[in-house]
Amino acid sequence: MLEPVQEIPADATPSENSGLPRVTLMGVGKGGIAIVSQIKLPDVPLHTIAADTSCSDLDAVTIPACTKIQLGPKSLRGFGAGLQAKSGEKAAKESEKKIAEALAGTDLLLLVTALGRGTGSGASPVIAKIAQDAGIPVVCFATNPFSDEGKHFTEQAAVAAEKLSEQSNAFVLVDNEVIAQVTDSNQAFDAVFKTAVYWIERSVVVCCSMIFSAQTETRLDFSVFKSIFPVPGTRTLFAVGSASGENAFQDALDDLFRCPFLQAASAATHADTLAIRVCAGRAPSMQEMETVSKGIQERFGGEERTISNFAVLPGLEDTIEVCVLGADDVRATRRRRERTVAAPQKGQSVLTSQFSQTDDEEDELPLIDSHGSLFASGKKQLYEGIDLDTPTFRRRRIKLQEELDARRKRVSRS
Ligand SMILES: Nc1nc2c(ncn2[C@@H]2O[C@H](COP(=O)(O)OP(=O)(O)OP(=O)(O)O)[C@@H](O)[C@H]2O)c(=O)[nH]1
Ligand SMILES: [Mg+2]
Repeated sequence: MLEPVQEIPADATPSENSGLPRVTLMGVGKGGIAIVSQIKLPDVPLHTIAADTSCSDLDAVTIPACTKIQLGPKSLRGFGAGLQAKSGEKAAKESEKKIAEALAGTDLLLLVTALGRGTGSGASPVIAKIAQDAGIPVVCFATNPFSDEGKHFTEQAAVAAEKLSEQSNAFVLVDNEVIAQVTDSNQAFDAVFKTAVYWIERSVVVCCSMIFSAQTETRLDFSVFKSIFPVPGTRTLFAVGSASGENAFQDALDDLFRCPFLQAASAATHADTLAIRVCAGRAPSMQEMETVSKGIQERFGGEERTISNFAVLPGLEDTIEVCVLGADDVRATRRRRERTVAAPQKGQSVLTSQFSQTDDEEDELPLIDSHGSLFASGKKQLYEGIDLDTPTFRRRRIKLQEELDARRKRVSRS
């Protein structure tokens, strides 16, 4: 396996007007924290958080400058969630204030968790929702348990994955079972977990490289990065591939098509908007970039917008790294979320956080040409002066929370 190459500038310090976002990398539960602690990003200005219900596991965390959060100190007293997602969920809710405080000022949350047992499965969706409620986009990487861990864990993981994908702008699942199938069974027992860490590490490195790249001209504006995954609840396309040698571009592309993220049932196989990142030891030729872009578009779409860019990392020498990111069904997801808001059923619980997700930013997606330049910020479909893309409740300036509270009162009186 190739070592991910670092190329983040030491002076990339996010501040009020630096143009750089504050990014938080957060590990939840023992497995999530174990993955985060193995991600090597020495010069990246990331804030790191480790959250767990188990005090002994938290004490063992040695990540430098890491904020540790003990989840549910009252309900669980540091003993762990006892493999029960319900307990992990309750613990995270109890610690909501602490989590929100630790996330204050964050512009992007990279959430990492290992699903199956109590804390990762129960607490991670609550944490993602707290971030969403605070307007922080969430990119979540999660591992799925092995089927031989038993039904209890696979079911908890499935429920958690569903909730996480609803609350995350991008949700990337690494299925341990899929990785196990391609891992030599003679390897050490933890080889699969190491492979999962490897893929997640590469993905985090690529996201950071897009945002913080030392070559400022190849950085994506953070607003552009966010526009790739504009709305929570979409299916995510995320894959990385690499290769060296004579046919490195084509081989890296083929490697990307085999990326285990794509084999998860929850992964998108198509995206209207695609972001392609190529990292190479030298500037690629037009033809080489075209090979990558065409190959990716033929496979995954990107009809509406394809943002391609590259970074030259001399340390890569003759190795090429390719990454593709995208979201499927953005419009359909937006409509679905708006319908949930507009028509709550009698007796149905309504997640107030869903209202805040249809904000102005989502309506005004930047339009981006294939070279990544921003040439407009939102194309309105006007009919008699009315923007048809703006939902009716917004056009009529209905304050949803107040309207729903009033409705609830009317229902409870009748
Ligand atoms: N192969 C492997 N899998 C691991 C390892 N650690 C965690 N996992 C995976 O992660 C899942 C969750 O385990 P943990 O992270 O220990 O659980 P937790 O979220 O802390 O939950 P509780 O301990 O119940 O509070 C497991 O079901 C495994 O699939 C490891 O070292 N090796
Ligand atoms: Mg644990």
